[in-house]
Amino acid sequence: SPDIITFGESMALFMPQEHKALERATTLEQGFGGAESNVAIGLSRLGSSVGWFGALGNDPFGRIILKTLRGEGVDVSRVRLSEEAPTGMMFRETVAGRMAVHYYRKHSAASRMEPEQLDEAYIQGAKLLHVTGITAALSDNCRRTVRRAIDIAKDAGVKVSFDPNLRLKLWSIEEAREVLLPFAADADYFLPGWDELMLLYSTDSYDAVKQKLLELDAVTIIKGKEDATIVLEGGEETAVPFYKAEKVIDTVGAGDGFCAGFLAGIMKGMTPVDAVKLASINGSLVVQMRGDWEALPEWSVVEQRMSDKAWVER
Ligand code: KDG
Repeated sequence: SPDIITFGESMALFMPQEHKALERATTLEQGFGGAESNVAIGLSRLGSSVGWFGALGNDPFGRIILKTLRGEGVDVSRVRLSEEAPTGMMFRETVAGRMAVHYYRKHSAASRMEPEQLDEAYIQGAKLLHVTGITAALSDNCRRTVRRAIDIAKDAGVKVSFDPNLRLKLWSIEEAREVLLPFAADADYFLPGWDELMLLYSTDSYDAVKQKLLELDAVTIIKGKEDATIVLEGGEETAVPFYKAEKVIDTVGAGDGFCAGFLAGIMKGMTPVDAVKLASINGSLVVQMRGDWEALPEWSVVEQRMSDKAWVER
């Protein structure tokens, strides 16, 4: 098995050129996205051994997603191409300066994933399983599939990393809480955003949230608390300042790039604080180009940035 395994839904992505609104657009750019496959591409480019699986429709979109991931060096040997259901789609647009997303993913191939379809040995043979809250939000069977994958990993001593990736277009905060908080409790690495934590714990008090997080077994990485990332590990708290992007074109995928950088660092034996530095550089590079993953860097680029003196420790 690859060292890191992740799974979820990847979708065809369409967006108007030049940040237009969909109602006004005459041409759309085609790409694809999916939080977990974004992470997988990021990891592979950083030199980690990684596998992604999920179900795609056996249609032009599913096939190009599969080919691209394979070309990126991601192990796709466990991907299923479905004849029964299509690849999901999403559209993005900019309305009044804000990005909006429209999903067409109900009844997609990925939403039909079942726990019985998991290849247990594949997960058991990995070092780390990475899951996100998006997959669990897709359907009851997907939720059970994530649950089962975490159980397989934990029983085999495979580390679990969890990004809640709260998507309130997919479910309510109440439903999300009920599913995601137990996942967080099972994780070895928990990678929430501060905005997500405030919603999940329904408070904007940092102290109250921190109290809850300290009850978890996980190393928790809080993304976007003011201009820093906070690392909570065994009661120790470290704030790592953001690595600032030179320009910001498209922020979608920043969290996934961050996550890929973090996990790559952990796999290379870095401390969580050092892995967060790598993560922050990785995230800052993704936002400088359109698309979720296209601008993810190769290891040599990140390595060079790591040695820049641009870092100011707090
Ligand atoms: O993190 C980026 C993802 O949100 C994007 O690629 C699409 O997976 C996606 C989703 O479900 O929103």
